Amino acid sequence: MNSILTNRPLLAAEVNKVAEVAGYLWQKGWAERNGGNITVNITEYVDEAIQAMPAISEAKPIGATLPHLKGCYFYCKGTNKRMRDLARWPMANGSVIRILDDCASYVIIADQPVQPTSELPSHLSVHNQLIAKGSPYKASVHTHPIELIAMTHCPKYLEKDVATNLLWSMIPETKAFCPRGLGIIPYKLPSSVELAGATMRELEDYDVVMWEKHGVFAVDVDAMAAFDQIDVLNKSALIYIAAKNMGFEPDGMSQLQMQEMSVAFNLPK
Ligand code: 2HA
Ligand code: ZN
Repeated sequence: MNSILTNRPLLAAEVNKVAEVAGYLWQKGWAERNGGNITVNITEYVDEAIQAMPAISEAKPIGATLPHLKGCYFYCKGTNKRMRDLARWPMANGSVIRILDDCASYVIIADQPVQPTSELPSHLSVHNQLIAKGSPYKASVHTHPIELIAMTHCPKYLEKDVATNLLWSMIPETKAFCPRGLGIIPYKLPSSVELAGATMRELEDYDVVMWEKHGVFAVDVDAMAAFDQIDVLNKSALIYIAAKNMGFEPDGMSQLQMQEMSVAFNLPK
């Protein structure tokens, strides 16, 4: 079958990164059933032939008016699709959409009329904000990392930067590769406007935010980099749990050792 990815190696590489990440999410046990979503702004790979491609769906409302998305194109995981299926067949379990000139609706253009993620309004609102800020970030990833979610069932880890400092202190790499830490958003209904708004506010200060008792939402230059930030945080949670299972409370790196990291790696916090 003809695919939008055919003879477009740069676009295919971006979609293949999403597929690779989807496989990791499944293997890690972070993507049960249809859990999680990935959306990537692929506008930079759009050529005249793509711009001329006809819609293969009706125009559908986004649920928000997002002025910075005018003329943008996104690859989105399909609603009710499984990450483990997307890993093998990204264009049968996700689709490419074009934002229409009203900035409030979209059409699907390729490869198949796969309806995008239930979290489309929040993912696209975040992308609108990233463009408004001039951010280089092009990908948003939502997933259900077991150990990080477990931590949010304990009120002390919901206090500002308590989880961040604990996770940073478990291994130097976590502060180096997730230098803005983990933002926390108190429980809100999945897919709600309230959750989308809180996510946008928290992403002003963090690249990865935790939805209490639900999952994380991360942004970065591509799907792989967003995955890496979540992966280092969850690795720290696993080290913490391993130490607890050995019967002791881990000391963690000292504040001095973490400050030394920030200076050596020129980190923002
Ligand atoms: O799309 O994880 O929160 C499945 C989800 C929604
Ligand atoms: Zn979810």
